[in-house]
Amino acid sequence: LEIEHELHNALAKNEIYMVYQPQINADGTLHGVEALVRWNNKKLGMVHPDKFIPIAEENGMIVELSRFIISKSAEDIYEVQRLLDIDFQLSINLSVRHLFSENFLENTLKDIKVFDGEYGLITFEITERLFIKDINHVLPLLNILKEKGFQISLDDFGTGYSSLGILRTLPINEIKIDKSFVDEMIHEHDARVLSKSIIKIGQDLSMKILAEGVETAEQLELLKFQNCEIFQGYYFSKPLDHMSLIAFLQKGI
Ligand code: G
Ligand code: G
Ligand code: MN
Ligand code: NA
Repeated sequence: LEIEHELHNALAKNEIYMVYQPQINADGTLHGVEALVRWNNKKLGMVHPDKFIPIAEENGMIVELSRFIISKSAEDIYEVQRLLDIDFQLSINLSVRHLFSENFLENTLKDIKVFDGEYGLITFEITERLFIKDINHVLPLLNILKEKGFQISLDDFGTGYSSLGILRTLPINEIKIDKSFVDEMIHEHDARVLSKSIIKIGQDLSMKILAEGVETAEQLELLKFQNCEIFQGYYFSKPLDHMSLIAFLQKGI
């Protein structure tokens, strides 16, 4: 496979880089950023993470790739925070294969050492879809992360197959309402009712609620009306490289 072949050298060739999408509070202040990986290959052009992450998970490269993702985003965001003298969350998508890898915790603590123990500023995003399969394996690992002080966010909520019981079992601080609800909520009564209910349940369980894929003022107003607290999407900003993120934050949101 050409993608797999190219992926083997991608890190060494500096083809892999990180972008950061702002997450905005209801009062307009910055909540945090989500780190998103990008791959620009000479022959293949931009390859979407939906395409290469599963390949990396299959051939085991995901560990090296994830360690790059974690250390690079920790370094970038720490630098932005010190430069602008502000604190905000750094949200990192966790691959389950990486989570289960040998020495995951020791390596991760090494990779984020620039944060100097301020683990509360780091959120790990886990997708519902991936970890319901192995809940008995994942639970102890998530509990360790929680005890260390990391935040844990349930990504793509509402699209997987888990029951609401998952919110009780897992040490979750935040729910990310999937973009599909946000897309449809303006026109579909059912999507609107579901997002309203997810927000209510999450808040009753003392979790933060973030809506993903917010693209219009209309969606933002409806989500605010439903008491949603944090928003991420093209309405505020697309994912930005390190320098563009600094410019975005300097000009004020
Ligand atoms: O930004 P976007 O089109 O790139 O993301 C597409 C998908 O790839 C999303 O499901 C997202 O969670 C996943 N993804 C993006 N960046 C990362 C990453 O750094 N690590 C992991 N594990 N998944 C990522
Ligand atoms: O990790 P997760 O599955 O949440 O990845 C978020 C994905 O959504 C990334 O691919 C990111 O680039 C994308 N995204 C973020 N905001 C928007 C948006 O407003 N509209 C669309 N279409 N995609 C978005
Ligand atoms: Mn995510
Ligand atoms: Na998502």
